[in-house]
Amino acid sequence: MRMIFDPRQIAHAPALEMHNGGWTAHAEVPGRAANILAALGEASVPVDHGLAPITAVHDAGYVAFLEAAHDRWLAAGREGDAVGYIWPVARRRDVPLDRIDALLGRYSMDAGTPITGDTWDASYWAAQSALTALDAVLAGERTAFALCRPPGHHAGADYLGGYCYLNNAAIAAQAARDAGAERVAILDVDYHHGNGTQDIFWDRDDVFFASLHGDPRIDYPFYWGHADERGEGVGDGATLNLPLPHGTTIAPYLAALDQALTAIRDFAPDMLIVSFGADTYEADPISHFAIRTQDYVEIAGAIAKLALPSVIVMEGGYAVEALGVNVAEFLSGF
Ligand code: SP5
Ligand code: ZN
Repeated sequence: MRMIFDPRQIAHAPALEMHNGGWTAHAEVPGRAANILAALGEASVPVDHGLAPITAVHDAGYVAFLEAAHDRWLAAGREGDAVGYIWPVARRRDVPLDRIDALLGRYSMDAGTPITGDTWDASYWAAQSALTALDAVLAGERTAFALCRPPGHHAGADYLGGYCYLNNAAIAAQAARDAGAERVAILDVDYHHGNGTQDIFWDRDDVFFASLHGDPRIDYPFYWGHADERGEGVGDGATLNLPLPHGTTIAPYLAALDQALTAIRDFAPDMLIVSFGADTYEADPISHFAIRTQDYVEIAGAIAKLALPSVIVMEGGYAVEALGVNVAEFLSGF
């Protein structure tokens, strides 16, 4: 299977994330991509599709902010990575914002997603990798894998968070629509709920979003991913959330996956985007499922039975030493 990756995705390396009241080493490290590359071998570099497919999903003000944020941080006399400290919860939104701290709050959902001097380039090329994987599938390949790093599914139209800046899966899904796919399904099998993807397609009936994830009553991102969230307006019913308890093993996982796959079959999409996170792995340091390496073949095999042209986009997975093997198992199941 073709793997798409750009070396410019490596340099992005936030030092710290806010966790349990203190700063801790950032979990989304460059070694993740290196481990996957070592396990899978040759990658093709992405084709540059420009900004248009990115701004087809993301707010133009947000994209301009993201591109300039680290320079503005340095211009404000700061060092290191840019991160916010104040968030506009229910305050007015009409005040023109100028201070970098105000912008960081406006366009962030957490303090776990710092912006470095390399973040824009890495995010841009991760999105281009997803778009290039889509090209391969549009050209007739059955599946293609975009080694997206940084990941994307927590990023909304106008916010970053959860180690994500640009929503690679959403950008690919929208580009598929714009290339003529009538209906697109996104299946999110990262450990965490894909809140950004859900938000982006929340009130639409042309993109179905299904997610299996750690129950947000006890897990990040808390405010999204509960079972009663089903979409809104014409999008009512085009979102499916399947929260699962800590300790979930392969049998109940496959049962929930079967529900998601049935719903996707009923939606009858022309194309599938898989947001794949290997943080469901039993030894993942920040997650709480019990999926084993050999289980990824079965998970992928069940998804592949949809027999849809599929773009697989990398999301999370933080057990770095096992990451490449877990990804390879998943792709072999396809
Ligand atoms: C793409 C993805 O999997 N994002 C996950 C974001 C989860 N962030 C909040 C979890 C807090 C765990 N912090 C771990 C600190 C490691 N030093
Ligand atoms: Zn995750």
